Amino acid sequence: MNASFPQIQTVATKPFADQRPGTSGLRKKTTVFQQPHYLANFVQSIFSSLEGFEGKKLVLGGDGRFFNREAIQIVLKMAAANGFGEIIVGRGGILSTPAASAVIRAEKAFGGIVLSASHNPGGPDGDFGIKYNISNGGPAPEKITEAIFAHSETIESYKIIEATNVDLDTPGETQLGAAKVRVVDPVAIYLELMESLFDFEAIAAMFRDGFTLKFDAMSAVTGPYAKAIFEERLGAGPGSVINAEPLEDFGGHHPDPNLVHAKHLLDLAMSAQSPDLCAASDGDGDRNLIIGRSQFVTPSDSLAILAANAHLVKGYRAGLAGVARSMPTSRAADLVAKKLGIGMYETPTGWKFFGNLLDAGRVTICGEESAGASSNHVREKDGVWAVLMWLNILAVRKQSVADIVRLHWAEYGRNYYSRHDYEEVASDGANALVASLREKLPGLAGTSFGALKIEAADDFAYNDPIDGSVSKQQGIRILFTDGSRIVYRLSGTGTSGATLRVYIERYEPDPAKHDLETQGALADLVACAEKLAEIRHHTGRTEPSVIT
Ligand code: VG1
Ligand code: CO
Repeated sequence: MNASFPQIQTVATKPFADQRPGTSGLRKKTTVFQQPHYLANFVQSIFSSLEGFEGKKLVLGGDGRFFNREAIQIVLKMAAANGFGEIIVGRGGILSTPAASAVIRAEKAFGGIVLSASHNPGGPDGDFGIKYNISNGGPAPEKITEAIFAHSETIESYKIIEATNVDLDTPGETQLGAAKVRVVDPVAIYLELMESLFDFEAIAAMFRDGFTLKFDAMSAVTGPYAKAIFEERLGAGPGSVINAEPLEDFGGHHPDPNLVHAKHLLDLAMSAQSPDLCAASDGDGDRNLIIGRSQFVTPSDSLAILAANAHLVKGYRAGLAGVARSMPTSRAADLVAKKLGIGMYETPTGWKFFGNLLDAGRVTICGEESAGASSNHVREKDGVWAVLMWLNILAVRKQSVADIVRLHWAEYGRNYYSRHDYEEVASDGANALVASLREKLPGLAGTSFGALKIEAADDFAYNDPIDGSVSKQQGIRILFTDGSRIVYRLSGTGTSGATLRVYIERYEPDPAKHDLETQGALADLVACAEKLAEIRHHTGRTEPSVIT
């Protein structure tokens, strides 16, 4: 090797037993990732699972949380040592998850690595995470994540270049061993993509006419994107974007844009000072929260409304090929797809399951009840995109969020929906709860709980219609004769204990009954969910820790 080149080191290591990726990559306490070799083992396991990347491009960025900068340097040096030709990294080591997806696609990269634990808290006592995305810009499918895990169980060494750290703060190119490192503006490619999809002029005109927005970036990665797009490009007034500076610990907050962690936005929206639209995104910028004046929009309803109105938006004028939603997401979007006469697909939880459908052109828009929505413009969910969809639709329809929601319910009926999370319960109890439910499943059809009669009950399995792969045990579904549903599953993103998620849905076609308070409207189903699963008995909890 040329003596002026940094040396490639082969470092001996031992496997860690806990590196199986979950719903969205590997997530652990930051302190776990800080152990010597922990991150490097996983990164080498990624590279060792891939073939044919020599000389090709890798995109790299993260949500800026604590440990991001150190982790970026490790990945850079390992990617160079493993033979990538060029590594494209966001300035400061920053790329939102949807922006990373956009850059992978625009640069025709071999793949990308995103450093994030998404909506989980950050900081020395918080969480860290890493995931690999393939050349379509989307999260690696299970076949790859399982291969990565298999490598991590037997790893003996990893390759890394011994070199000084790369300057991440100055855009431009540097050499790292045989590889080129290109530091790019994290916003530019993404902004261009948004301009191609939305009628920025119509949205800007709406702001000039006095429309008001409050977007909370939650001290996370979307700050720079939201400032550039909403304030600078679209003319939303100064102060429309709050908590815009990405902080390593998200200001000590939980960067999850839901009614618990962004309650101040709900309070604002319900007050006399409410702007026309309140919105927020999460740690890595792929989730969205939408609240109009006095009108919260559930993510499931938002997906349905975006699908029903997409033809009003420049990038979707030709109509939608189809819609997909994760299984626990309410069936509001199904009603829209039926009316439009387009395909509707139900997938397991996690964005990786939408990739094949999007690549094959079967669907244009996808969404999850956990505040994720996006389209075929990237292969990740996209928080800022969802807000722009709403802004564009509002600019065209010239109605309030509340009017649009209520007219939608009047036309399609209302799917009352809520998720009850029991966080950090003991894993043994959670597993016993699921095991006992599974045992009961065959005998449930035909049984009744008061007025509720069970029509069918199963453990959801997904047969991917594109590649034929099968994913089993993706959530327990209880389906009632009146169209109501209860779904139980364990979270795959938590980092301590287990989190039980109970998803509850009830369909109400009658407009005279569209004004009920959600928890009240679902009360009998909630009681039934407790009875069926004996949540109190298995978890010791009398009520959920988070209701969304
Ligand atoms: C949760 C959500 C799921 C989402 C995933 C990643 O997974 O339920 O819908 O895709 O988080 O979102 P789980 O396994 O904890 O239920 V993000 O914004 O954390 O990348
Ligand atoms: Co996220």
